[in-house]
Amino acid sequence: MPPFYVTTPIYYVNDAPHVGTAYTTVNADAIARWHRLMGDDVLFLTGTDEHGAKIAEAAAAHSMSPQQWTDTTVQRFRACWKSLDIGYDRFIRTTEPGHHDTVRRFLQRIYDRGYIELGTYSGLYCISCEDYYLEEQLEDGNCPIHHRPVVAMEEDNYFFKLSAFEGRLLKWYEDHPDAVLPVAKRNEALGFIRGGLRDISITRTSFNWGVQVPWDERHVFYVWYDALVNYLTAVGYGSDSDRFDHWWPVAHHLIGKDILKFHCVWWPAMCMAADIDPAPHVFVHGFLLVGGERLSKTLVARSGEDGGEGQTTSPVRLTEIAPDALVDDFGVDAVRYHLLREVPLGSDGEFSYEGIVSRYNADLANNLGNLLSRVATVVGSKCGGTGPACDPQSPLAAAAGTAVQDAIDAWNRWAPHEALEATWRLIGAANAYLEATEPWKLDPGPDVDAVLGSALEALRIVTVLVSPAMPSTAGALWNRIGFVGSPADQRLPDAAAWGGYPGGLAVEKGAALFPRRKP
Ligand code: ME8
Repeated sequence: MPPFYVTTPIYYVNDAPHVGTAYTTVNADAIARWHRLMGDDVLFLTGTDEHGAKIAEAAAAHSMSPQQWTDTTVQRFRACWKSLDIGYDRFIRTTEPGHHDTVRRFLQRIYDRGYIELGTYSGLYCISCEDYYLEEQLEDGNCPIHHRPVVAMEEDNYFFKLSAFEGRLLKWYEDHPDAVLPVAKRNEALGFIRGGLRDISITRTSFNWGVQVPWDERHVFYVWYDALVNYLTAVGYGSDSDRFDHWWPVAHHLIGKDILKFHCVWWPAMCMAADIDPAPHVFVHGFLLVGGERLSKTLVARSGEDGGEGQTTSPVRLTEIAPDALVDDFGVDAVRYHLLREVPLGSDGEFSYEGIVSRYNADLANNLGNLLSRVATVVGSKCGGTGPACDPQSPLAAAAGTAVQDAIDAWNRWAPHEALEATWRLIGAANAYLEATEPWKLDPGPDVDAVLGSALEALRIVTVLVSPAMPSTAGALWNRIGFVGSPADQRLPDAAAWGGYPGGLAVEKGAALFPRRKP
């Protein structure tokens, strides 16, 4: 079984999860499930980023200690991911003692190799970004992302000699053309590097909510330096070399475009400084936008603090789109489907309530739901509720073959929207086939059996193909067309070869999977 290691960013626990963080997490989950279906040995990591000034500030605002605050907020992430059916293998918290040990071990190694030095830093700092800005990067004196004032800071800091890695990073990217995808994002990373790299400050003395620096206990590591190391902690860096050698060479980081610099410039340089290979794959996705403004929780929090109105283009809608609330409204798989299908992974796209409703009605109620309900109804009326066997010569076989190939190809390219589009072409072909043959008008007999057996076979294949995107719907479909167990136990590509529906199984219509919604 080839190993496959996929990670999400670890999310800040300054506030609750939102649709943006759900977007990354659902995409990573679907990709992990896809690889399991292909028979790979998968490790799917997500978690929470719990240190730094931003978290300490949020805790103080709620009159809690940072530890109390993170212990409380992490539960909201776990609950939200549960409601979205996220099947992670490991949930990491950066406050875990084992993670502290890994951070210290990793950075001590970089220090021992001479890539960390003491210096003084003065600059303009945005606490929400946990990052310094240059004067010319500010907008009206404010952080260009969070539109809040930056603070002048001067600290004795340890610096990581990022500047020493310009040449090595360029060489790494030249030797690894697929290290950052899509290509436009790779070019952005190369642009950063070619623009010149300055050494970066990696420790703080102004607060203590972080991992203590092993060689100087007055300092804690800057939160990004502790956070990135989570990807190593989870695979046993420095503590379990077999585990590390198994997973690290197949690491795939899925991130949003806001954190490209950290993952595609700083992180590979840090790995090189510690004498390990950088993660071989980073996939950078775009942003979901609401009314053109970033759907970030900092903005939501700000609109709440400031009374909301006028702070963002549509503050009320932002607060309405907590992922679990959407799940309560539409059902988990409708939300997952929307997040995977609406916006190509890698591009920016609009997120709207109206968009979910219209895709729900078109794709889920009218196409997928309708196919199951038609087939099950006619199997009930013409075949006594027992599904006939698949017709090996069916005209649907060719459409299925193409859909399967296209879906496999698209999932392998991390293009869930295309994979689902291909899967829906098969659903469309099966519905069109039923409309052309009208089995409900025929007398029971071999012709009806051939049509229904083919439609059931198309549904079987569709069920396997949608299972990474919609695990619980796929489970229900699987049982309704007569199988026991779960489609997740199937293995591709064999499970999608035409001819697998055996016939003789009890087909159950049941309640509508996706009742139509008012537009
Ligand atoms: O940056 N559209 O955490 P974070 C799509 N702790 N994705 C979005 C989004 C949007 N509008 N808004 C946020 C951090 N995201 C650090 C990461 S990793 C070592 C440390 C997603 O809670 C996207 O994946 O601010 C983005 O990269 C991430 O949330 C930022 O999450």
